[in-house]
Parts: sequence; C-alpha cells; structure tokens
Amino acid sequence: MTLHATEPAAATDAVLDREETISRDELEALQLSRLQHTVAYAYDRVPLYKRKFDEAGVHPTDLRELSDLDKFPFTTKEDLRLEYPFGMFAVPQHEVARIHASSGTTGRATVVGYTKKDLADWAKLVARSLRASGVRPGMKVHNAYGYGLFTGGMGAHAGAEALGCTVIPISGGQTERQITLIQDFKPDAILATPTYLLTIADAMMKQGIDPASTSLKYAVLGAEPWTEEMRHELEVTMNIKACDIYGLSEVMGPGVAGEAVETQDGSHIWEDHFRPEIIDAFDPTKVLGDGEHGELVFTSLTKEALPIIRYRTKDLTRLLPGTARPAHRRMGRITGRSDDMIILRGVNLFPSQIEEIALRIPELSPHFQLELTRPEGQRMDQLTVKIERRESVTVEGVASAAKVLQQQIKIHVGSSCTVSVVEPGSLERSNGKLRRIYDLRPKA
Ligand code: DLL
Repeated sequence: MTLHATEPAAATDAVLDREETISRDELEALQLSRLQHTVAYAYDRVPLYKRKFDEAGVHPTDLRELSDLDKFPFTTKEDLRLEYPFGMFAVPQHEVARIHASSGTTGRATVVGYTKKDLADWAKLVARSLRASGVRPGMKVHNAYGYGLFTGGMGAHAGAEALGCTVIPISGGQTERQITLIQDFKPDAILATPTYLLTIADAMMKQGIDPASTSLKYAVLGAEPWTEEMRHELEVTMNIKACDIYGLSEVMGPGVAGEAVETQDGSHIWEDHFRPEIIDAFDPTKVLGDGEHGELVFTSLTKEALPIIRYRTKDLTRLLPGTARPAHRRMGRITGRSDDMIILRGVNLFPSQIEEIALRIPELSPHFQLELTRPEGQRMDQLTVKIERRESVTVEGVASAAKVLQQQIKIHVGSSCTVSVVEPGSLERSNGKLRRIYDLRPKA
C-alpha cells in the first residue's frame, strides 16, 4: 500500500495558535502575569529558589513589571548539578510524567522533569515550530534526532505527532538504514542536527544517490550551532528548505524557538512561554538591549515540574524584533557558547567562524575539526584546522585553497593557524551533535 500525503498547504495558509498572532502589548501583559505566578510558584516549592531569592534580598512580590526580573538571581547548570537528581522539581514525583537528562560527559548529568501539562505544552511548541518551518499536518516526518534521555528525539516526535504528521522515529545513527527508509517511505520532512544531515547527504552521494532527488522538501535543524553558509550547502545539495529550531533541556528541549520558512531570518522565541534576556557574559549584572550581543538567559512562564528562573544558557546571540510572528522576538544565530570559545593567544574564536569562512572556498568541504596543541618546549598554543577537500577537487587543486583559508582566518578572526587539507571521508562524522574542537594541550 502506498500512503498518499495530503497536498501540503502553502506556508501562509497555516492555522496559527492565537498566541502567535497577538500584539506585543497583549503578549507582554500575558508574560507579566505568568512571570509573577512562576516566581512565586518557584519560591514556594523549590528550596533552592527560596534560598537564592532570600540571599539576594528579593521576594516574588517585588516583581511588579517585566523589568523587575533583573532583580532576581540567575540559575546555572551548576545549580542543577548540585540538586541532582530531583532537587529542582516543584511537584511530587508521582506528578512527574517524564524525565530527561543531559549526557553528563563533563560531570554529573542535569536532570529535568515534565508534568503531563508540561509535555502537552512542549508538544504544542514543537508543533508550532515545525509548522513555522513549513511542515504541515499529513506530511511524513523522518525524525533523526536521538531518542532517549536527550530531549531531541522524543521532543521532536511528540511535536510532529501533535501537528498531525506521520512520524518515522528512526533516531540518530545507522546511516545506511536512514537512506533506505528515505528512499522507501518518501518522507516530506527530516528532523536532524545539521551535521548529521550532512553525514546523510554525504553517504547518499557515496552510494550514487543524488541527495537532491529524494522526496524531502523541508529540514528542521538544530541542537548545535550552524551558519548561513551551512544552510546554503544543505539546501542546494538536498534541494530542500532548511530552517532552524532551538532549545535546551534545562528550559524545555527543542521548540523554545523556531524559524519561519517564508523569512528564514532566525528563530522566533515563543515568548508566551519563555521570557528571554541578553546579559553581558563577563558582567552578568548588565542586562543588554535588543540587538546587542551577549549571553541568552531564559525564564520559563508556564512550566510546572521544573520552573526555571533566569537560566544562563551560555549561548551567545542577540535579540531581534519579530518578523513573521511580529510579537515574538527572534534570536540571531548562535555564534557559539561561552564555554566553547577557543582563546588562542588572546584572540577569541568559535568553530562557527571557521565554518563560515571555509564554506566560501569552493574546494573545501564542510567537514572540519579544530585541533589545539602546545608543541614541546613552547609556551604558545597552536591551532590546526583539519579540513576535507571536496571529492571533485584534486590534491594539487587544494594547495591554494589551504592558503586562502589560512589567510581568511587571519583577516577575519585574527588568529594564525595551520591548515591541513585531508582526504574526503577521513574525519569523524556526526550522528547527532558534532564535536568540532579537539583540545590536545597538556593539562595544567
Ligand atoms: O539540543 C535540544 C534540541 C534538540 C534543540 C533538537 C533543537 C533540536 P541540549 O542537549 O540541552 O538540548 O543542548 C542545548 O544546544 O544551549 C545550544 O548550545 C545548542 N543548541 C540547541 N539548538 C541550537 C540551535 C538540545 N538551533 C544546547 N543553534 C543549547 C545553535 C543550538 N545551537
């Protein structure tokens, strides 16, 4: 039997949630009442918040207008780790319908929980994000985000189901099988990390399949930083429209913000559920204005199991006015995380800067790694950019490309580095979030 998808409606035909179309004034009034409720709820139910508010000398009744939020203390990943496993929960365990957790590779896992209502809200926001990105009820959705404790797989799954899609829950990995199912099931949309979609496209080409010839029309990509250059690469290679989806487990999971396919100008933060702020990452007492670059901070407005107050995401970006959803501000692309920044001889550098520059050089592929070393007897750190050449270019053809990359990095980033162009397929591929930085410097 073949499944006939309903003909997708044009992007503008979608029926939006009422909150997507309200005015900024109405939205801010809603934010204020939800915020007042959330800070009181967190204070009453989570000992950590009571302790922190008391120490800072603030009380929930001090929140009279939205700008009063900056009187309240921040919450960090460290707080969640110290409260491991369930200390941050604001409801008794039997009201927690699901638990997710971060991988915990750099210490204790951070654990998050959801009530039934939280799960319904989450599904609604992922559905809203997917719809904004072009996905429609009746479409087949290939979900290649990892299932399990990671919020990507199940979060995206529930959202696609809530939207009324046919979900194919393949998870990440088993790339050959992904390709077979894309060929056989003919999905309309794919949900994956950008680097994993690149892995899939690459593997298709190796099998002699043109990635532009599949049934896929839309991709909704997130969970790691990616650039406009990567969007262009994926859209052209796969003949799709690729949009961003942003989120983090401490705040909810995917769907905190989503991008509209008709504008493709950054993800709209769903401000009826989250109040964003931008702070100076080095002086967090400074709350920055819209348009200014800094660290993104979130306060949840509707969460029951794990209300989160002023969570410092470490993600660096800026807030921009709403466009396709005028009341909801957009976030600029995440340039990187403050804890993923390489400081090389005093110059700050993010992998996304290298991605941006490398993808403008036709001979070079998007597959690269950054290696940091400190050669014996030297005090200076060295950066080596290992990057694969494109299959179509000869070894001789890449010598000048390497030089161009080195020069461009020097000009645009300010760092001297070594560029090593390697054979196609020789660098590690991603099944989910890709590791770009390899720090091989001796530990102090
Ligand atoms: O990555 C949630 C998610 C799943 C988002 C699937 C989108 C799609 P965590 O594992 O907690 O949650 O990691 C959150 O990933 O603080 C960012 O640094 C990064 N991140 C997530 N989405 C984006 C994005 C999920 N669209 C951390 N662009 C966040 C850049 C992103 N970075």
